Amino acid sequence: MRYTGAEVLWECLIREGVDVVWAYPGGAALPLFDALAKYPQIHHVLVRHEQAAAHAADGYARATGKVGVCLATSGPGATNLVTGIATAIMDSVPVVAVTAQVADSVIGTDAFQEINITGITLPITKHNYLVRQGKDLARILREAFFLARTGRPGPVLVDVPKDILTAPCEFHYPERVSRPGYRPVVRSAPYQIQRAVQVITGARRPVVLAGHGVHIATAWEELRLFAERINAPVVSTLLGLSAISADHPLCLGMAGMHGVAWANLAVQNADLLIALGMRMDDRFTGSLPHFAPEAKLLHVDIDPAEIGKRVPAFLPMVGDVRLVLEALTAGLPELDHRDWLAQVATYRQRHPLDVHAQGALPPQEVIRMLHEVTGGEAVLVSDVGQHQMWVAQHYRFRRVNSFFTSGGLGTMGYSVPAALGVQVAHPAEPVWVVVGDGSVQMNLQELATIVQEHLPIKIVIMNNGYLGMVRQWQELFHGARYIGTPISGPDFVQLAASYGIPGRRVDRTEDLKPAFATAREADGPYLLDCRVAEDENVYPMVRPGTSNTDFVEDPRGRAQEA
Ligand SMILES: Cc1ncc(C[n+]2csc(CCOP(=O)(O)OP(=O)(O)O)c2C)c(N)n1
Repeated sequence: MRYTGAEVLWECLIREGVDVVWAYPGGAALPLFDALAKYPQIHHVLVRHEQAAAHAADGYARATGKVGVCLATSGPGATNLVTGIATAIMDSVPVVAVTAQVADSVIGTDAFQEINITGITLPITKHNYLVRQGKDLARILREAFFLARTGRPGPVLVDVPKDILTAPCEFHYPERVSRPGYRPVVRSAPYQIQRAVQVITGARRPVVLAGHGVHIATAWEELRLFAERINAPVVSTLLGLSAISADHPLCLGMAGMHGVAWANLAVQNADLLIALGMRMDDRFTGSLPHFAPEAKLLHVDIDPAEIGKRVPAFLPMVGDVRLVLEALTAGLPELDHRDWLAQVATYRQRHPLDVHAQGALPPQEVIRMLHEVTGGEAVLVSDVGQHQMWVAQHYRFRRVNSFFTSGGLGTMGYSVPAALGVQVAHPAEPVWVVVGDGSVQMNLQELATIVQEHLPIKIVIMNNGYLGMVRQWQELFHGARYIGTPISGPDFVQLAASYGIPGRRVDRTEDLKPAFATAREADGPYLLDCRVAEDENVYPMVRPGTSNTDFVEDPRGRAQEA
C-alpha cells in the first residue's frame, strides 16, 4: 500500500502507541493536518502557542512515562518550541518534536518561513534529524522514539520537508532499531553491587538522595523497600519530590538552596550518600568544597556523564535505578541506624519549618491549605519562583510521581501548558496548578485550550504583585532596589471568566478553606487568585556560593525565640 509522507508519519506514531499530539498548524505542516483526518485514533490538541505544545508533551510524558509528542510548522512555529525542548532536555523528559520544513529543493535559500531548526536545537536535543528522503522517514521516526525513551530520556526532533510530506512514500516500519554506538547500560556489574553492599553495610550515617531518575525508572516501590532495609533517611532533589511518601518516617523532604534545614543537615553530616538518578545540581549541593565533607558518594545514574561531573564518586554505578535498587536490596541485610535517625530527628526539632509570616494572607498558608483540601494526594504542577519553593517545602506529597515542575531550566510559563498534558494523563481527577502572577502571564493563552478540551484544571495564582523570587534576591543582595520586579496584571478572575472559567479572589487566610473547597468541588476548571503578602521571602535559604550548613532561617522565627 502506498502512503504519502504525512500518512507514514501518522502510521508510525500509531505504532508507537501515540494517542495525543499537541500541535499548531501552518503552511509547511498543512499536509500533516490534512492527513490527520484519516487517523481519528489520534487526538489532536490545538494549543494556542507552540511553546505550550512542547510543555504539554513534556507534562504528559512525565506523568505517563510515555513519549510526549508535539508538532509545529516551519520557521516561527519551530522556534517557538525551543524553550519547551530545552526544558525537556534539562529534566530528561522523553519528547518527540516534529517540525515541518520548507521543501527540500529550497532549503538554504532563506525561503519563506525557513529556519535551520536542527542547527538551533542541536545542543538541546538528545538527537535530531532532518529527513532528506521519504524512504528514511519511518526508520527515523522509529529511532526518534527509541532514543527519546531509552537510557537517559530526552527530546528528539524530527524535521520533515513539506515535499516529503506530500510525495508518495514507501512504508516499512522497521522491527528493530540499529544504532550500534548507542547501548545504555542498565544493569550494574555484579562486583559493583557487591562492593556497594559492603560500603552501605559499613556506613554509620547513610543518606539516600532521591532524584528525578527514581520517577523515570518507576523505582518508587524499590526505593521504599531499599530505604526500609537499610533504615536510612531519604532526601529529595526538587524533581525527586514525591518519590517516596512524605508521610513515610524515613522521608526528610527536599535539600538544597531552599531545602528544609533538617534535610540539609542530614546530608552535610552523612558519612555515605547513596545518590539515585540525580546530578548534583548546584542548587542542591551549595558550595562544592563544603558539600557533605565527610561523605563517600555512591552514585547511581544511567548516564555515565553525570557520575563524577560535579562531585567525585567513591563508587560509580551506571545503571537503571530500579534494577540497581532491586539488586542492592536483595544483597543487603537489615541495618540499624537508630542513633543516626535520632540525630536527624533533633535537626528537625531544632529547625522546624514554622510559618512566621504576618499579614492577611501568608503564601505558605495557601500551600498548606492546598495540602489540607487535597489530603496530600493531589497531582500538582508548579511554575517557577518563590511559589515553587513553598510548594516544595509545605506540600507534603503522599502519592508517588505527583509533582511536576521545571527544575533544570527553571522555565517560567511551564505550569499551565504542562498541566494540559498532566491532566490528559490523569483524566479521572483534577490537576492543580500553583503559579505566580508573573509566571502565569507567560502562557495565559492556554486558558482557551483548557476550556476547549474540557480539562478540569484548578489554577491557584500566588499573586504577590512581584516577580517574587527575583525581588527576594534584590532585597538580599542588591540593596533592596526593586528594579524590574513589581509586576501588574489583569484581574485574573475576570480574565478567567472571559474564557469561561469560573474563579474567585482570596484575600484573607480565613477565606482559604471555603475557596479551595469550591475549587475542588467545581465540575470543570477553576481559578483562585490568592492575593498573598507581597514582601514574603522563602526561608530557609542557603546564600549562593555558601555551604548548605549555613542556611539562613526566617529572622522573625529567631526573634520570637529570643
Ligand atoms: C522564562 C523565564 N524568565 C525569567 C526567569 C527568571 N525568574 C525566576 S523566578 C522569577 C520570578 C517569578 O515570579 P512569579 O511567577 O510571580 O513567582 P513568585 O516568585 O512571585 O512566586 C523570574 C523572573 C525564569 N526563571 N524564566
